[in-house]
Amino acid sequence: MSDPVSTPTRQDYARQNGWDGEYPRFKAPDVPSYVGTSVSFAHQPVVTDPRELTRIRPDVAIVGAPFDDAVSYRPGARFGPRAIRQATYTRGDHSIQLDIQPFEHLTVVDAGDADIVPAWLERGHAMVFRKVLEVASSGAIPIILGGDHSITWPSASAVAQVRAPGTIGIVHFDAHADTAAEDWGVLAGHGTPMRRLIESGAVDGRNFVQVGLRGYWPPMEVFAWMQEHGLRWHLMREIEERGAEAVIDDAIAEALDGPDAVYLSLDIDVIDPGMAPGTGTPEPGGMLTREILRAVRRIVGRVDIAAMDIVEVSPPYDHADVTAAAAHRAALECISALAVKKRAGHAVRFEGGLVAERLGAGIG
Ligand SMILES: [Mn+2]
Repeated sequence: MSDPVSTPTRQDYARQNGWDGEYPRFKAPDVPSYVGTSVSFAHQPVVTDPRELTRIRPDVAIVGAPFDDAVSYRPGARFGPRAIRQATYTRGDHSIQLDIQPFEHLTVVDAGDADIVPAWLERGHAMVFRKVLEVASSGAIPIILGGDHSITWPSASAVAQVRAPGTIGIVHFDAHADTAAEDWGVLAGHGTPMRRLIESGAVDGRNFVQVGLRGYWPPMEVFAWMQEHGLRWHLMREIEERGAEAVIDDAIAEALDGPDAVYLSLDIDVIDPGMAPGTGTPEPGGMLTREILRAVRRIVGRVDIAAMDIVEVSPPYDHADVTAAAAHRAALECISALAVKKRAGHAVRFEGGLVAERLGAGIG
C-alpha cells in the first residue's frame, strides 16, 4: 500500500515519454517565420549603421517608415512596417514565377525603421528623409515600407538628392493622385506629397506616371494643375477598357521617356478594397492583387529602379493579413526581379552621384 504523503520519487519524463531522442536544432535565420523575438524582412540581417551599410555594400535595403500623422481619414499605417515584415510563411528563398533564388544573387539587408515619434509631423518627415538618405548614400536600392503616403515626399527627395534632382521619375500606383496643394491647410498631408516633389524640383512633372486613379478625389483644379505640369495618368477606367497589361506597357514606355531611373511608389489602395481592405482611404473598384504583382515584376524588369515605397497599409483595418501580405509580396517581387537583372549581368546598386562622392572622399 502506498503512502499518499510520501516523498515523490524522481522521474525522468524525457526518457519515459520518448523526448530524449536526437532532434535537429534550428537557429535564426532558419527558424519558421512565426518563431523568434524580432522580425526582419525575409529574415535578412539587420544593419542600421550607415557606415556598416557602406562597408557591406548591399544591393537592396529595407527601410521602415512607421508614420501616420498625416492621414486624412482612417489612421493605423504606423503599424504597417511591422505587419508587412511579418506577413509571410516563408523566407522568400525561391520565386517560382521568376524562377530565381533572389537571396543567392542579391545582398539584401533590413536597415530598420526611421526614428519616428508620434504627433510630430515635421520631425517624422525629417527622420524619414535622413534614414532614406543614409541608405541610398550607401548605393543600396531602398525599399521603404510605410507609413502613410506623405512619407514619399521626404523619401523620394532623399533619393533625388543622392542621384541628382530631376534625374528620377516616379511611377505611382494609387487610387488618388496625391497632388493636392494642401490638405485642410496642411502642406505635408498624405494628399500632397507628389505636388511637393514637383514644386521643389526633386522630380519633374513630366517624369510622373500615375496608374489606377478613380473615385471622387482630387477636384478638377488639381487635375488642371497636373496637366499644366506635364504629369501623365491612367484612370482605372482605362484599365477596365484596355486591360492592365496594355496600360502597364504604356506606363513603362512613359517612365522610360526622360528620367535616368524610376522611383516606384505603390499606394496599396490602388488594389480593390475587397482584396486590400487594410488601408486608410479605401476606394472601391480597384486593381487585382495579381495585376499589381505582375506590374511590379514587369516594371522592375524593364526600367532602372532607384527605389520603391509601399505605403498606406493600415493593419487595424486589415482582415486575415491580406493587405499586409500583398504589400510584402510586392516588395519580394521587386527584389526577385532585381535578382533576375543581376544574374543577367546588370548592376543593381547605384554607384554615381553622392555615393561616388562619399566613396571618393574616403567616407566609405
Ligand atoms: Mn496615396
